[in-house]
Amino acid sequence: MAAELVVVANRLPVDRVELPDGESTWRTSPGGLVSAIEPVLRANDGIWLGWPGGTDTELEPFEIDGLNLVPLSMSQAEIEGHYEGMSNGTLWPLYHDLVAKPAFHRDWWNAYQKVNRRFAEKVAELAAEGATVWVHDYQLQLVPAMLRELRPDLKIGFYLHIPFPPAELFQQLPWRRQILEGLLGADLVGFQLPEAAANFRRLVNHRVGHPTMGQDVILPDGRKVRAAAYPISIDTQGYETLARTPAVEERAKELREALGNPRKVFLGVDRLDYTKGIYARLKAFGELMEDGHFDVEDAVFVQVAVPSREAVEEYIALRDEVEMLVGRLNGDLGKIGQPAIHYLHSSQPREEMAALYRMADIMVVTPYRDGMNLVAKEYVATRVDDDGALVLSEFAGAAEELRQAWLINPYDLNGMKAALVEAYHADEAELRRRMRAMRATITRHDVQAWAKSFMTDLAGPELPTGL
Ligand code: GDG
Repeated sequence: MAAELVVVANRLPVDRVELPDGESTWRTSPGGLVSAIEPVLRANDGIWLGWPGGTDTELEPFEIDGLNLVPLSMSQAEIEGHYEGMSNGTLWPLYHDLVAKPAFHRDWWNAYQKVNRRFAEKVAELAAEGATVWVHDYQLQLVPAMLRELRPDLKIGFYLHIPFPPAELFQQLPWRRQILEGLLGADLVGFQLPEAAANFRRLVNHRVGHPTMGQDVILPDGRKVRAAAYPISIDTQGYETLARTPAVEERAKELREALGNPRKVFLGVDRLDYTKGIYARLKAFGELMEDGHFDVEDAVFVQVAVPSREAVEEYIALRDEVEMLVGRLNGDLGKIGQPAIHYLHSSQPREEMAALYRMADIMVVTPYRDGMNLVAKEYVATRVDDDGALVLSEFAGAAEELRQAWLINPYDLNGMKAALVEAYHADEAELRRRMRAMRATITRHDVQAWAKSFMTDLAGPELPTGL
């Protein structure tokens, strides 16, 4: 196999599902990365290399819905050290402003290096001469340098989907220099926001000693590495079309009826992750009910919490906390057949997500820190009637673009409550004014535009076809 475009990400964009007859099959899995990359890969007939989940022995490459997937298996020890350990126990909290305390373990670091090397070696095997390789996210930050060593002919891009922290936090990392050098193996390092790119350049300058010029880092051999912002987006048109289908419209009505036709429906959709601020938003909503701002006839909250990283300790604890709060609020505020919070701990099909977005009057997105947050943009894309309100944390990357949302500080519970009340009472004209402006933004700047600008800067005139 000699591919002209190789996308490398920790996970393949699929989950294995068991069928009733004992056989198993693959289903496309949800997640920010998948929603963003899938259209790019499809358009370029490339291959996607990643871990298929689980601890299967070697699997053959396969095709699903026109995507060419190459699985890279992981042992139980690698999953624990690389994925659950270094990626989700160290880097994730460190890069998200220490919302949880990162743990530093040398054996996790060893597993991280080992897995990154296996990814790099596999890409070196698969890529055609002079091919473009696009490496994704914090689990694979060493791949660019490892790959460059093996295959200097390749064009290597790296994109970080999560925030890149300021020096004061990053410096805690015992392996800070190795990570910076790993990333410098790329020709282009992309971040969600300009501030993250600036953090990276500053750190490279201070810790590795390379000079920078504008957005470029200049290496001793004269090679330049560009570090710049490419805020990610969504398939705006795709979401809009889906939201307009009769089946989705019908389902949105059905959902609303099932909720007892309250005056307003609040909605939260997140992976069950401590960065997302789920607890705080439900607490704020509960307090508003306790304060008498509305009761269950006026408003309900639908929270979809998609199971995530269920083997990691903090996530197990978070689930207990959130579910205890939901139970308490429903016990205190609900009536028979009328809970205040409708809580789903499951993943939903895309059509159901669109119906939920269409059904909801107020979308509540309150992360303590988030690279972008695609859910906020998806909500806006589905509001084809220019109605609905978005309450959005200032600490989500999306807040840089969606300025007309009700922007809140998730650490300020009273501020959040005030915004929820304002959004609840906003009149039609106000909602329309805000929503129109946000819709114009995501129409102009969709995932296709995002991919094109990254790929153009990476590959120059030899841009892969289809973009
Ligand atoms: C990381 C960064 C950045 C969720 N539940 C279901 C489902 N989803 C889809 C959503 C959305 C995606 O998953 C979630 O993306 P987010 O951006 O909100 O958050 P993360 O998963 O944390 O993503 C983030 C992103 O990467 C991209 O760069 O924005 O900051 O943390 O697309 O629709 N999809 C389906 N069923 C679900 O139950 N079908």
